Amino acid sequence: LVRLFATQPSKTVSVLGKDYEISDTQTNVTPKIISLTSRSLHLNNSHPIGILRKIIESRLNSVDNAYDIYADFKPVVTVEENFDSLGFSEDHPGRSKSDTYYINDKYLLRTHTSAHEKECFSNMKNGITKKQGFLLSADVYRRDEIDRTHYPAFHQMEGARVWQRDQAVATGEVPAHIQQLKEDIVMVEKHLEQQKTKIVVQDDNSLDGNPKQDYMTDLEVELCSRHLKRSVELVVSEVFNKALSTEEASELKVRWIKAYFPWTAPSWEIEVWWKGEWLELCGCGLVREQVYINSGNKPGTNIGWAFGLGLDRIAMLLFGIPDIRLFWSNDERFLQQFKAGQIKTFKPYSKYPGSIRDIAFWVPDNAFSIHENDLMEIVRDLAGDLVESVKLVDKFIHPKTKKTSLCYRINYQSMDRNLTSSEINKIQEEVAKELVEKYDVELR
Ligand code: FA5
Ligand code: MG
Repeated sequence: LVRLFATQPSKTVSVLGKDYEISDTQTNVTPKIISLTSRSLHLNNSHPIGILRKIIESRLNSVDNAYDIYADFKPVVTVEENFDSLGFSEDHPGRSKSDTYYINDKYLLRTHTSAHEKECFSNMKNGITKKQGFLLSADVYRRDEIDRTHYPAFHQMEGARVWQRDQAVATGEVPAHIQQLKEDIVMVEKHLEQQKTKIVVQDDNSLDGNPKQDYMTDLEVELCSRHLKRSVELVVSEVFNKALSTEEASELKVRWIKAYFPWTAPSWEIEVWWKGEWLELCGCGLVREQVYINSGNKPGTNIGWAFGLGLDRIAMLLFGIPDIRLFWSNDERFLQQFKAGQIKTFKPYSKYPGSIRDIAFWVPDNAFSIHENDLMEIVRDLAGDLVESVKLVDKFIHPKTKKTSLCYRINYQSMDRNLTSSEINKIQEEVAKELVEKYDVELR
């Protein structure tokens, strides 16, 4: 990787106009990924991601106008913001270089919008924002496989809501924050009832294996969870109502699944039954007291919830977009189809034929052998959006040498034009060359 930046004498990498020192051991962000950071698709009101963002913001704020809107946090954050402030353990897999794009030892490209919770909660605490909650949209980055539903950059919306605990309560009186929570629940439930698309919920409501925090009472947990779940269901109902055609049933099945996140307890994920399968939309939970404390609050003073909603997969089904990479297209035939505030089914333009190339190699038998995401990264960096998918098609161990052979199939295909075989061959040769140089594999 050092080689990639070797032409820059200072050994820095520039992201959104800021230079960062490169770390030989930690830097793994590539020029291709850096180029995505300036796109800000969620800020484009005429782009499916931006349109969806606006729909959700206005639906939630139409209930009680309780959410401050954030949309311009920059994607470079500290390790502290992305992981430490949220209680990720030192050895949490999310921190690993095979999953996360590091700028250097201190900075990375945020892997989720939760990276900004600490700052937003402290803005609330310090009176910089005035509302009881926030909605925060942003691009996030993860090293991942490549296919129609996975891309190394996607978008999330973080939502949160806080209730200030009433400290001085006379015995026998209902604390003000409990009263407030109950009123807030009535409001969101009223809005949910009025939705055209009815939500049919599967939820066992138990906290078995999903314990509450000691600092909250059973009643607080029950009320906060209820407000959280109904708020998320309201979003789901609104969004899918727009995706359902009128002939289809106006009922939507969702289920609440217990989950684990280091900074919430209890935690859940919501899944929706869509075209014959359960689709995961959102992780959420009641925010841990420590996160509020990290944001400058005194222990015990806040209770509340947070959710993190993936925008891209919802936008795909809402707009009928068959491939997640299309969101990043600069092709006018894509961009011109969408107008602010409108949901319209995408009309595919002619798809250009794909072209398959296989690459097979022996994995070196040292301890630092190649991770699948390393190959994905090489392909992504050299081929950009000209690669449709990369799949492992064969793996075996040689009976005598005990060496492992891997064969990957790369499907080259452009959204925008015909590819010539000579340009594909050239990319394929470069992929092979990088593999040999960086990972010492032996081509077969
Ligand atoms: C998170 O990222 C947590 N930050 C969510 C959260 C926030 C939990 C606040 C608790 C409190 P997760 O990795 O599951 O969780 O991602 C959240 C959502 O992002 C998923 O449900 C999914 O809709 C979307 N998502 C995750 N990975 C991808 C991907 N590779 N491509 C597209 N969408 C994705
Ligand atoms: Mg998840």
